[in-house]
Amino acid sequence: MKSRRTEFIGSFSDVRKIPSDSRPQIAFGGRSNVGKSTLLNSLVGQKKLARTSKTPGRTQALNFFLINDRYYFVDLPGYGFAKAPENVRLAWGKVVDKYLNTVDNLCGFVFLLDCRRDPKEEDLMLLEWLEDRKLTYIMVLTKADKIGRGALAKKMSDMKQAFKSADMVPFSAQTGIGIAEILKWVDNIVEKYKSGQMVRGSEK
Ligand SMILES: Nc1nc2c(ncn2[C@@H]2O[C@H](COP(=O)(O)OP(=O)(O)OP(=O)(O)O)[C@@H](O)[C@H]2O)c(=O)[nH]1
Ligand SMILES: [Mg+2]
Repeated sequence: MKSRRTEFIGSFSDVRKIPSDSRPQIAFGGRSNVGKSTLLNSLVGQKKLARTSKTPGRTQALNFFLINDRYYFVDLPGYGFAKAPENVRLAWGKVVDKYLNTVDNLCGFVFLLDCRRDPKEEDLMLLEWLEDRKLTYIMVLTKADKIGRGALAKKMSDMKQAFKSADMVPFSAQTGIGIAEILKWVDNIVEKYKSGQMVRGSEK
């Protein structure tokens, strides 16, 4: 896989300080430990760009990466990390909430779900928000190497049934499954955004 030119721009806990240029932004969101930072690293072909960890709650601010000088990947803090102190959890929620509700050039959302789990309340709330906001998103079922082929196929079919309108793809950092498809999805929406076919992440 050809690696994409990638630059770490910064880690922001104050939404007012994020890059203010008009390049499109693609956010990566989901439960803590689901594999957001790992997916981001796989997509750009670098192992250690975004920090990953066995301990949930590794990513605690909005991490911005500039890709090919063309668009941003935004690694969001994960939700549902029960062990975090209440005040920390509330602060994370606020940052993500503010980001999602105020950024104009957010043009797509990569929603991650562990392929071994069912969506929980917080996942469903985020999905509902994506639908309401009509933001273009792709649902990625992560850690696909952890279950057998048959189980993965069944999970994909169940999830497609439950979320009929969603683009869906399995991903594994170990086997590389899904990377090409997700990159194609990214390139497609960036292209659409740049050519003016999108307004605030929805197709015109
Ligand atoms: N087997 C396997 N492990 C994975 C895969 N993706 C991520 N992991 C592991 O899952 C753990 C969490 O991955 P991260 O990428 O740090 O998860 P995150 O969603 O960024 O977590 P937070 O930043 O805490 O929200 C790490 O130990 C990864 O190595 C995968 O495709 N397969
Ligand atoms: Mg992370």
